[in-house]
Amino acid sequence: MELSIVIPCFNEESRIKKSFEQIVLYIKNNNYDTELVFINDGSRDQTLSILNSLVKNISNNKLIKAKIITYKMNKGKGFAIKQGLMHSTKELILICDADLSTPIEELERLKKYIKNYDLVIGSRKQGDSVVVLPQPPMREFLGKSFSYMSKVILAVNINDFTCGFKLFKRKSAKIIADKMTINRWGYDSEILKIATVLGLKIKEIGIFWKNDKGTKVKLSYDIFFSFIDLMRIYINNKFNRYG
Ligand SMILES: Nc1nc2c(ncn2[C@@H]2O[C@H](COP(=O)(O)OP(=O)(O)O)[C@@H](O)[C@H]2O)c(=O)[nH]1
Ligand SMILES: [Mg+2]
Repeated sequence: MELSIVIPCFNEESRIKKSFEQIVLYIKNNNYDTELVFINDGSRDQTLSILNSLVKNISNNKLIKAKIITYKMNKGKGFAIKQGLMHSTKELILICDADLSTPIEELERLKKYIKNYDLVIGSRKQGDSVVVLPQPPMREFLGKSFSYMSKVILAVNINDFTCGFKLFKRKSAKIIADKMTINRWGYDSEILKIATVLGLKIKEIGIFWKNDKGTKVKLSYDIFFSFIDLMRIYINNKFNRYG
C-alpha cells in the first residue's frame, strides 16, 4: 500500500517523539510504502528541532520518507491540513493528530472501505466506536453541538465531524484541499461539506479514541470561532464556491 500520513503540529514538543516512534513501528510491521508529512504550524517550542532529528534518524529507511513543511506564524489546524494534503503524493492520504488519540493501527479499519469510497472518516459516534477516556463534559457537549449544527445547517449526513482521523483517496484529497478556505477549527465541517457538494462517497467508521489531556483547544474562544466558521461555510456554499 502507498500511504501519506499528514500530521499537523503546533507546540507538540512533549508528544511528537512518542507518536513518531509508534507510527514508524506500525509502518515497518505492515511494510507500507509511506511518506510522512509533518506541518509545523508556527510552533513556539522545540517541535521543529525534534522533528528534524526524528526525520534524520529514519533517513536511511527505504520504506519511509518524511517531509516537514514549516512556517513561522501559527495559522491554524485547517491551514496546516490543507498544506499537508497539497504536499502529499501517495495513493492514500491519512490525516491524524499528533497525540494519536486515535492510534495509528485504526487505519486498518478505515482501509477496508477506501476501495469503495472517496473518503473514509473515523467516528466516535458509531455503534462500534470505543471511546476510552472521553473529553471533559463541557468540551464533549460543545463538540456534539458543533457536529449537530454542522449536520443540520450544512445538510451533511455525518455524526462526528471533528475526529482528526480521516482517510482520503489522493484524487479526492486534492480537489478538496484546493477548495478549503477555513484556517482554524471549523475546517472539518468544510472538508465534509465540499465532499458532499462534489458528490464524493463518504463512509463514517467507528474507531478507538482515547482523549489526551494536552489539548490546545481554548474552549470559549475556539468554539465561538468554529460557529462563525460554520456560517462562512454556509455562505460559501450559497455562493457556489464548492461546486
Ligand atoms: N496546525 C495546527 N495544528 C494544531 C493547532 N492546534 C492544534 N493542532 C494540532 O491538532 C491536533 C489535535 O490537537 P489537540 O490540541 O490534541 O486537540 P483536541 O484533541 O481536539 O483537543 C494535534 O496534532 C495538534 O498539534 C494549530 O493551531 N495549528
Ligand atoms: Mg488531542
